[in-house]
Amino acid sequence: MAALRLAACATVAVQLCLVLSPSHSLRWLSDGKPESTAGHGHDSYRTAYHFHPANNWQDDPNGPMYHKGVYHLFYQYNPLGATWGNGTLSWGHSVSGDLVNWAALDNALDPTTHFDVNGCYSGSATTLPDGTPVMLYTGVNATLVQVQNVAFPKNASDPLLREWVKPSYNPVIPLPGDVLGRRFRDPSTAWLGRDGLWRVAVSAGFKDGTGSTLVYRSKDFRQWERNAEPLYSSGDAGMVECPDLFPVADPSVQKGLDFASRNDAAWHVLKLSVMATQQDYYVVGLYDDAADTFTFAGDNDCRTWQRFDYGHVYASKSFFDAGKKRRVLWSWANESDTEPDYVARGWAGVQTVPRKIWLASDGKQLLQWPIEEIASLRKTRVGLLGAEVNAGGMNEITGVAGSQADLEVVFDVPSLEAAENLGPNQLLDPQKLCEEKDASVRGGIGPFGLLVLASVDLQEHTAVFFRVFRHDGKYKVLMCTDLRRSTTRASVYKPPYGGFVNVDIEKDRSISLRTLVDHSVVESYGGSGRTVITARVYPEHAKTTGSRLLMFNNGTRVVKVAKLDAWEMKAAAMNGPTEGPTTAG
Ligand code: DQQ
Repeated sequence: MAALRLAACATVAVQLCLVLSPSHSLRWLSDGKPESTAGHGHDSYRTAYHFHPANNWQDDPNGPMYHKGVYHLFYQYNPLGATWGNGTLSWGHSVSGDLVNWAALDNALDPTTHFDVNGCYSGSATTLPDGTPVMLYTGVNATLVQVQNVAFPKNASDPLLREWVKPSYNPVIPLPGDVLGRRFRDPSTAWLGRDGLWRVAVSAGFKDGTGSTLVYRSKDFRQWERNAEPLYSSGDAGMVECPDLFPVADPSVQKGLDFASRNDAAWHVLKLSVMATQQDYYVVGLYDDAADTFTFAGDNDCRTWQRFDYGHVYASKSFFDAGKKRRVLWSWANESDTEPDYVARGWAGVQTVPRKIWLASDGKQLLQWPIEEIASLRKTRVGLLGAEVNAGGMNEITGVAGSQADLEVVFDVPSLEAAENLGPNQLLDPQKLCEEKDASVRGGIGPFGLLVLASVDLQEHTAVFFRVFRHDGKYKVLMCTDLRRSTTRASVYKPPYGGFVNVDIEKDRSISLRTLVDHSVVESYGGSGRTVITARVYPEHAKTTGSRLLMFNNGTRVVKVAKLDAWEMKAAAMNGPTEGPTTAG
């Protein structure tokens, strides 16, 4: 393993000039070889533009930041293999000029010292007023107790922040007496109060099953004192991990905010990751910066809050991109096949594409969209204007390789007359509704959408679609990503994922869908980023043949395609040599 890592480092100089070059016009892969036009690498599931290290296991995104013109992503990384690596977790570290093309550096943090010798768990970056970044992270100490540590760059003027120093005075926040030793972790980005004290949010689990988000205050990042009031506390959902608290601007302004611009903040967002469901939930509310409390309308059980993603992602973390004045979200998309499968592949876990997030005009929901830089990977384009998909019909999208694509479609639904009726109970569980009324079940208005990663005979395909229902005199739009036919392989988790899309279809008479296809990822944005579903998929056919892309309509009314743009995507430079696909196929 050490040898592998060294080999990767030897290419770092070449990679860096590519990933950090101002034009970012990558003509060459990071190992210096020209882009191949050959078909498939032997690992047909390796993503071409979704972030992953060259090998081994990754999970949560950690400490994302923008520093001296360079984007940094750290991530939970097991240097010893493709499993989670209890006891051996490090912080992998990659840098980028554009959040798309990445070069790997040496690990930023390894479990070396009594306060983290059993693992460097998740944490976050904070930029001090003088521009120096500081990391707060969880260490699993020599007695397997979780504590919070601090780390500083050895040389903060190095834009690459290659070396990190862990002061010997760690841990800076030892385990409190009332918190369980294995339930105290994941410090957030710290924020500075008007009183000149720093605050940080930390997850804590108690004996009685309560999961809390505690707040600590400090003047120097060294001595921390716990606030009596937690930011959040509930016995309903159990342990909550990876808290993220951030300000959002008034909906009329799409710009992101950091805590320093609190005067522009209309609201704050609290995101929590629920360990039991492995899902992230967020709510928009009011943060009181004197009492360090957070209030919101709605249920205290965070599992009733909104979700960034109705698919298979977890442990998301946002950061303020001071370069482009936006808030960017990363999330981990774990594998959905078995441990022996990903051990055999030698890698596990990808990140969703970085997403810009901002508050929707209703003031309650966040909108999400792939950062604009993703479009730099678009190459061959096919487009359609004013096409139709007949009732019960399918239209093939040709001219774009189907395993590495970015598709944007606007569907027009001129009449809603044929919409199916929806009972009140069916509103409660969109995933169940996607299962009962899958793409093969004839509807009225829909199901219509895309079939991606489809085999020649269509035996394998992932269906991403909408269905319009009538409920209580109004209309509801359901979005589904159905994985049940995504692979003929058994032992793969392949549910139908679903969420309602908060649009007024009666007024708009149209709905948009953007789907990013990347070998084993199908990441879809419905209703201009109102509902997002990310899935991991493992089509068998992709080992030997290309994949088809189609539009389909299994409703009883024609659906108009007001606009379709489909791009084949280039491979991003992705952390050094890989054995996966280098180009679409
Ligand atoms: N992953 C980390 C923990 C965190 C969990 C360990 C969430 O710090 O709570 O890899 O996925």
